[in-house]
Amino acid sequence: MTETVSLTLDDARALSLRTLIGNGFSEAHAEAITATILAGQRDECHSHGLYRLLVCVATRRAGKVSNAEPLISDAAPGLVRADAQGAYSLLALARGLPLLAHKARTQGIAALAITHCYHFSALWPEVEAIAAQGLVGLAMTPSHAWVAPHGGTKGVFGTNPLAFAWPRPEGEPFVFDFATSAAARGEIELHRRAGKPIPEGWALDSDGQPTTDAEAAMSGAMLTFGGHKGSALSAMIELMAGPLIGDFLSLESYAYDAGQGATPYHGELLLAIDPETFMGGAYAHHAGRAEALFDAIVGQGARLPSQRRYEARARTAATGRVSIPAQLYADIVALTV
Ligand code: NDP
Ligand code: PYC
Repeated sequence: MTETVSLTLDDARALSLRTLIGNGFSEAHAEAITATILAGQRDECHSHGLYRLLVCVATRRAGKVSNAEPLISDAAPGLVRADAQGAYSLLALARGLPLLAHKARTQGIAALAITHCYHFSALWPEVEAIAAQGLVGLAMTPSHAWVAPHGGTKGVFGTNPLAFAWPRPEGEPFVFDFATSAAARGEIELHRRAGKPIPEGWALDSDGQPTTDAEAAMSGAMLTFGGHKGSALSAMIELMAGPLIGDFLSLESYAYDAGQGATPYHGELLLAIDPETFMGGAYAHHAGRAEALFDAIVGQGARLPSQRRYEARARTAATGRVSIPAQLYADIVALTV
């Protein structure tokens, strides 16, 4: 069994801030990154929790990431631009969200295009933040060209997550957030760290043969989820959060990295939609019909996406603690000595 270390939420937060600031991140960026990393750990999303500190620090040490303040611009009636200027995406997101929400509320729909950012994070905290304003949220981003198109054997697409949130009259929003690869790259990295094989169907080795070896998968090509369907969705994300907003494809991000193994560098697209505007004064009626859909799902014993996360969140709130592998804790602590 893996040895673990239990941390209070306050200690986990202090560890993250100390690690980031100690490695040259500004306080504003360290706070924004820590908020997302901590949310991931709290919800037991281990591939995008405290583990990400290792990659953030390696990227910073490679001289690749800036501490710039994002430039927010009101680009069009329905478009906010947030130029991260070579920093991580999360401060640009925090600075751009208020104008995105304002535009969505005043005209029904709006987009936020974050550009020139390093991007390591799970997208559910971002669409949850949109839903917390009573808005429907959609977010997508490329990454590095690790994923083969359906029928191919070489990386073209990123692991390209797609996240959606629907605010509900009571309780937590309906949220899903998944990589369009069979699994996130971070899951393969965690299997490698734990010395465990990956499930079949996740990856090919560098000869194009199916593999369950995490190391071989990382030097080969990952596979899309749902075959040609995930492949098409992944291509859409490349286009919408790449050329459409004037930023890199995953292929270009990978080439820009030049083998350094830093966090992918590209853009992100978020959409916010105001249900009150779209539902034309019949919000209660239509929101109730949405609830009937959720009832029909759970009524037959199926679960909603994010239910596992919300349960993990409640568990963490009850104990006030998170738990990580002892080796990961040691690796993080070693970053500040
Ligand atoms: P998972 O496959 O673990 O989960 C995908 C979604 O499906 C979640 O919303 C999950 O909810 C839901 N789900 C899982 N099982 C069920 C079920 N049985 N019934 C209903 N819903 C279910 O996620 P991935 O490995 O694909 O991605 C993990 C994270 O990695 C994401 O947060 C993503 O944003 C992030 N990522 C970030 C990238 C980046 O470039 N920034 C790139 C790729 C991924 P629940 O959580 O409750 O299980
Ligand atoms: O897990 O696939 C991933 C990933 C890529 C960038 C950040 N996370």
